[in-house]
Amino acid sequence: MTKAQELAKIFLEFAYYHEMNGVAFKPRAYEIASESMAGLGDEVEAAWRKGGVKELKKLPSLGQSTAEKVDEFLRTGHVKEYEQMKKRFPVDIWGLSRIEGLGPKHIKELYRHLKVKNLNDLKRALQSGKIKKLPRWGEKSQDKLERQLKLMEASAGRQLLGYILPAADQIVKELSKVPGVMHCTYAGSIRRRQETIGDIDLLATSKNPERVMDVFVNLPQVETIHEKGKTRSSVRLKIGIDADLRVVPDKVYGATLQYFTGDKKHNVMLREYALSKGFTLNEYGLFTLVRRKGKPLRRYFTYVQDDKKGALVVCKTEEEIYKKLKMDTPPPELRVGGDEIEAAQKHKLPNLIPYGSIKGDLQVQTTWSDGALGIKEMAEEAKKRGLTYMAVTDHTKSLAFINGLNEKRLAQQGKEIDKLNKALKGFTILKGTECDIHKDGSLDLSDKALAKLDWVGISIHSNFKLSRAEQTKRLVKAMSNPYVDCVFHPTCRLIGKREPIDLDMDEVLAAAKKYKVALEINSFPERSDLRDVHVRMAIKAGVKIVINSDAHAPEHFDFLPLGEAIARRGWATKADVLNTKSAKEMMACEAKKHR
Ligand code: DGT
Ligand code: CA
Ligand code: CA
Ligand code: ZN
Repeated sequence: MTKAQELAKIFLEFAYYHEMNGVAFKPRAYEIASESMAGLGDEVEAAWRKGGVKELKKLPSLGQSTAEKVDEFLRTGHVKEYEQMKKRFPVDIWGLSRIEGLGPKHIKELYRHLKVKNLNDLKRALQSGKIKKLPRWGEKSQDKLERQLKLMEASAGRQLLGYILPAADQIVKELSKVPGVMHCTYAGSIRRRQETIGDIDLLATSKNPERVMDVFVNLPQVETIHEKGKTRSSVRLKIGIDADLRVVPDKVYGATLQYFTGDKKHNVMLREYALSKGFTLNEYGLFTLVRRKGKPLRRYFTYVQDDKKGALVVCKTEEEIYKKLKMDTPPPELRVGGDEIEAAQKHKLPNLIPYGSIKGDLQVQTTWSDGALGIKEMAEEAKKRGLTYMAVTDHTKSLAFINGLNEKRLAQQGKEIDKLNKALKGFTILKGTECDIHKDGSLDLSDKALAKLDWVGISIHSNFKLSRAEQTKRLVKAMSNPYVDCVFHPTCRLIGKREPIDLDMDEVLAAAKKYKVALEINSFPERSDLRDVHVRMAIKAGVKIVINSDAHAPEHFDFLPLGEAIARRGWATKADVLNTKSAKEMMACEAKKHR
């Protein structure tokens, strides 16, 4: 764990502990501090070095007492109050809290009744059937916990792209500085921007590979070295994932990059296609095939690469390899071994939405509900990152535990936004909502209140387990409300934590088209919702997409490129995405009907 991750853990455990003990306000403050530590990463220590507690307090979401704890931890490696808390309550709250639906109160009861301290204890308790016998728990809770554990184990070892990408960027940056390095990048699933990552594949070119390897295995991010060689090394990083580095001569960069970008299926299909054209493709390049004398010609199996005669055609860049095969180069996000190869042959690949295309964020929470900063501060942070507008979309009254807004508070918030808009230059704040969808498909706010808003997002936050028919009916009914602009995080899945709700996607898409409702790509790493395959279906159905960060703190705005990556994996062009337009154009767009 990095220091920032350890701090995130400490603060989350504090949040849970205070919640268990019914302390008011503190839990949320600690939770926000925890998320902020995880999001800020190395910036926490950098701020602390610059000016201790005083600088720390300037970070979003840290107050006096949390800043002091960060200071104590960075000075001494400990937080006294945390250690005292752990003595009183020796439970791995962090580990247990990763199970969706296992809240502070549950963790407390499991410890009190069954002495469950960690995930292993929990598994044992489930196996022994003791959990269903607890008062108020029952068969249903037991089943649910079992399902959640399975889900977690299925994703074990893989990590979310959003948390790995910054680490990979940092390593690439440092290796690029090593004298003699000509190219350095990551390949594999990161380059393809897959939603979860098994390991980091790094690639560098240099005449002096040993020098690069020395720097690599000695990086401060490295925890242990699995293997160190002249051209390939493998390490475990402190963030809990392996990283491989290959160093090759610069002239074969393209071939090696193509090979290690994958995915495997894409490579297999490409290789077969190459063979059918009289070439063979491997990590060293594209070679012509030579027929061995005397062997019968039986499809490509009869072709062998003859070292003497099989001549290297190209290997320097990916583009020239694909070009020699008479096809366009599929962007890495499309390389999944599906129809991208055929599209590349027919020169029919889409012109994918470029990174950095999002002009405004249409899902932002503030201190009015469960966000870390006020509207003004969030707007300033959004503007700092180059956005020109944002919609304030706080939660609504059904979510009382996070202070969701009722009609009256929404109207008050509108007045504050009017005032802020008058003062702001070059930035627009839209009045919006993340209106909760009730079990029966009705909405949490009155039509009268919705009619006054610029941007109405709706989402499901409860009753995740309805049957496909019921869930679809519920969502479609909500979408049919004339004031609705967008469905937020449509499938509600949380990677490794919560299964998606059961929806008939075709029916949802038909409704989205009919009622002119956009579907969100929620860029939050554990959501990544809609997924790539659904984005592609939506675009085919003529449904508009919106890419939002779902920011609850300013650093969450930095998740937007992850949403753009999902859009790209879903073959989206700029025109498919509503918030690539300016606020004015977006508001006038045909996907919106009631203004
Ligand atoms: P991951 O690490 O599970 O998130 O997914 P990848 O795609 O990064 O897979 P990884 O790390 O096992 O391998 C990186 C790339 O190397 C992979 O995308 C394609 C290439 N590769 C690895 N093994 C093979 C293979 O057996 N055949 C072919 N054609 N390519 C391979
Ligand atoms: Ca990999
Ligand atoms: Ca690998
Ligand atoms: Zn939500």
